Amino acid sequence: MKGLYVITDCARLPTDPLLSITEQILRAGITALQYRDKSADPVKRTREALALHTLCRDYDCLFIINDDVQLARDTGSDGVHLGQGDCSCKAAREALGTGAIIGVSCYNSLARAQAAAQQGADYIAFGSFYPTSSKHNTARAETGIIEQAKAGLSLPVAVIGGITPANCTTLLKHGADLLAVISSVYQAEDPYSTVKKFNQIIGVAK
Ligand code: TZP
Ligand code: MG
Repeated sequence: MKGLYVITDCARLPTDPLLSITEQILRAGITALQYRDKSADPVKRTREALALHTLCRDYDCLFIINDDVQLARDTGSDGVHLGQGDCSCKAAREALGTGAIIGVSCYNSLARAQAAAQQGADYIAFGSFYPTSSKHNTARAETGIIEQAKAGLSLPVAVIGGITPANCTTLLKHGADLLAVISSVYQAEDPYSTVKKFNQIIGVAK
């Protein structure tokens, strides 16, 4: 796994603009899309997840659900992303099967990454590397943790938090495989060309 991993900006976007901007993003070519919606509206969540999953299939993009193993299962999504307070990697694997992609947030903790690897995670994520307006009270991660994880664990490393085309090169040089972004793409004046710019920097042909 390598490339741009875009996370939906559900806190700022209602369904219609969410879907239309996501289509521009998918048209530009990304590796994975994560549905991250912290609302407690199960009907809206299921409707949006199904619509986004259909779009992802059209554009050959992986579709991952944040937090909610049941929603991932109900919508036949490619996998789930788990953080502190979500269910265990082991329980998610039992619910979703061997083919599912399971990602685990490790914040700034190598110990958490080692535990995730032991429990069969498919990728790990560190951050925030830069200030972000998309999540409150984030831990701050240093670039050294990317190298440590790459040296000790054979898993793709995602990085997150305030990542833009202007600051991502440092993270890639330290070994990041996936750049996970919300606002730099969803809040961009031109999401399509911003994705293209990221892909050029990452060096993936999309
Ligand atoms: N976890 C750590 S930072 C963050 C999450 C979900 C938000 C990243 O959003 P942005 O807009 O790319 O900084
Ligand atoms: Mg979570």
